[in-house]
Amino acid sequence: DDELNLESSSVKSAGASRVESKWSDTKSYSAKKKLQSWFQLPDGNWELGTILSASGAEVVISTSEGKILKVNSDDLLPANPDILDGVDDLMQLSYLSEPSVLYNLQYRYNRDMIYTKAGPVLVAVNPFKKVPLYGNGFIEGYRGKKIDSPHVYAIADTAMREMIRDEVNQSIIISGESGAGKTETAKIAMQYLAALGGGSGIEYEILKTNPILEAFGNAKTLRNDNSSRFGKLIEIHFSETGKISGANIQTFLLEKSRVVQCTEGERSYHIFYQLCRGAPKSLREKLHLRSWDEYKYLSQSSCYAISGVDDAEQFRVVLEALDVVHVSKTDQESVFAMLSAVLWMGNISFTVVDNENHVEPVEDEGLVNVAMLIGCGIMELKLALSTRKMKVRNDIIVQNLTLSQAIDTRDALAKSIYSCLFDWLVEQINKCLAVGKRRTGRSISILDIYGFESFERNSFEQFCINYANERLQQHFNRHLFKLEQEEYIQDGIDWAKVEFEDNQDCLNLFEKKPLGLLSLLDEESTFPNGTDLTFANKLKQHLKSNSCFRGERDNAFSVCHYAGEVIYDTTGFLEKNRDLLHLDSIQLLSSCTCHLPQTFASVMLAQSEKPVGPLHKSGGVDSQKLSVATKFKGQLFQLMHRLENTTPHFIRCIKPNNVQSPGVYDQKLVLQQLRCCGVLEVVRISRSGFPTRMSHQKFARRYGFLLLDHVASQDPLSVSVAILHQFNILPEMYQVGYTKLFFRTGQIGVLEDTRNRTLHGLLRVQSCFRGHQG
Ligand code: AOV
Ligand code: MG
Repeated sequence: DDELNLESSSVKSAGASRVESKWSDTKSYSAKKKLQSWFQLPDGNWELGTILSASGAEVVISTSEGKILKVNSDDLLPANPDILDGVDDLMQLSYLSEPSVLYNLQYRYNRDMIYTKAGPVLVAVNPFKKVPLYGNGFIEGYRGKKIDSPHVYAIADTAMREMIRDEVNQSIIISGESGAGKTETAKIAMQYLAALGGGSGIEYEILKTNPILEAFGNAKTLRNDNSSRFGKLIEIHFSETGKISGANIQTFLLEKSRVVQCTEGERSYHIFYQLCRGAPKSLREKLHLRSWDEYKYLSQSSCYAISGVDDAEQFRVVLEALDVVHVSKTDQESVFAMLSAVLWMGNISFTVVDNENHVEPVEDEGLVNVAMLIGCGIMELKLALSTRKMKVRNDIIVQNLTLSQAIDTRDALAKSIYSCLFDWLVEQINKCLAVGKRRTGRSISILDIYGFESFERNSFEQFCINYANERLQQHFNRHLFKLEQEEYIQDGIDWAKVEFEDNQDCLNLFEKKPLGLLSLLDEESTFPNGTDLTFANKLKQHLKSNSCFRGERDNAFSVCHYAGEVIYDTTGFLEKNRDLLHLDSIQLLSSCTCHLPQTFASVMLAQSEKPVGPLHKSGGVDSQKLSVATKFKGQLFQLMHRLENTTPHFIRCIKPNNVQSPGVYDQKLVLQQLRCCGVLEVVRISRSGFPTRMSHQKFARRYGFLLLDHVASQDPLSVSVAILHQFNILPEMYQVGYTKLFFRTGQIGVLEDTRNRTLHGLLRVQSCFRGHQG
């Protein structure tokens, strides 16, 4: 009885987020003797104990190891009865508290049950090992509804069914920190959709895009040996019959700085190491390939190998995948030539030629190989790397570059070639996957974007990545909290509001014009005299009163993100935001005899029409284009717009430890992730809410034929009410709104089952009938 009371009070108190159902009435502790309870240790971790006695605020507890402890009643939270250990939906927990949720996930994790539902959201805890949960047997199990435990397959299955039933596009939105398992989860979802919608063979090509994109867009970071350094939305299209008809991949902001620079212990993109280790002898000779340690771009971070990964073998996997997506052998060789050129570019060095510190590239094998690989003259390459044409009034003057300018020019060229190559590959893949003429417009999109990042030192890349995550978080909030509650209120149903952490303030900090992070960054990027320091000072000057912003020392500032505070170092911000490639470099590429550099040059020229770059005092002939941050923001808005028109299915990946090891469950780390993605609040709202809803019309249409008695009035509402009565749906399990019926979880299932059985019966009768006729 006591427990039931607590249960209902926890639902009522749902108003305050993160306020747990506590035994506030300490007098009743003596009555709770022998009851299991969570208590918090000084280090913040929770442990399970049994209450022995209580007096005042002091409670005596025995731990599972037999220790007797005195704890303050404030540090106690009720534990769930054993029978609820490891429930597969957190909604089933009687006591919904942080320790109960943590324990439940851990209980399942220890048994390789890495998936758990949190109401409508799937929580996936990264096992960091192979778990026996995948493959055809499981796919068949989920497809035939023979298995119903939480799984990515189940989410993909629901998406598929809802796409067909509601004729609405679906999205599977995967989020979580770096290394939490988003990319693996996306692949598992693709695997299921491919199995269900397969047949034409295109599903095979879709699956093969993964090794290619990972080779060119993933790298080892300190957080994840296979970290995605780009965002990806893959839209899989289906025909009326539910078969895959094509797909389209959109990528977001590849981290190109990694090509020329990466932190100690990290690697550049996998493909470089794969090529160096896996290229056959003939290709090595043709491309003048060397061992990875002879390339400055690769050797600078003193990290070459990833334990458990065979780069040479991976290279063969990539080659095969390129064949599958119809990249011709000639094109493949051009791609590798570009990679080799990028590597050799890093080895180009300069010598000072005059007393003004002007330089010229050294004519060694680096320079010669680059010229050979991209197909330009050595002289032209030398000039492009050591001079810059400037337009002064109507004259073009040639300016010599200093050492640091020359190095920047060289690196900018290497980065541009690489990112153009990446985009070009995506374009080739999209051509291969193109949806045929008979497009139905029905699709399921899977979003796998880089996770929230917070390092010792955070730069422009983290700034963009975290901004994207902030946007995504808002989409999650809007759907699971805001829209949900707005809909209840609009439809006039009885509803107590649930609070949630709104991140609008943080988004405003980024997006507000003219005084937001992005606007100020763009403004400073256009000032000829703007530097990273003047940018930082400007932020401090204009944003100091914003609650999500804090100025830090020197070049730094910090942002209070939904997932925690991150300190950004503005060093390099302006340059990375401008992302200029001098016209000299573009002209060099367009003069090349190889087709890829030429293609890249024309893409760059097309992009350079809308100016935001710095206006040189002398009126430079630089390529001017949209700033990186502005372009990224545009892409994100477009993405959000696309997602708004889909039914979302959310998967929250959780990283159980920072050492990428199986079997290690770090409570604090998990808790912090659960908190910042609002898992508890989602469960609360779903428990006390009505997640299933259907308009009166649709409900009457769908189930009306099941009615046994005649209904006097045929209006949808009367028919609906008659159905509810006939099926004995309890009054507390639904609410009748102005336009819709709202149901608690699971209620519609009974109706659907009966409907399906009845329809099946009807079909059988029909076919029997036909059989008799024939
Ligand atoms: P991420 O996509 O979330 O990080 P990944 O999907 O790359 O993370 O997962 C990191 C690693 O965790 C993988 O390389 C696997 O070793 C392991 N892993 C994840 N999910 C599973 C699973 N279901 N089964 C087995 N191992 C798994 V980042 O891309 O860094 O944000 O930018
Ligand atoms: Mg990833």
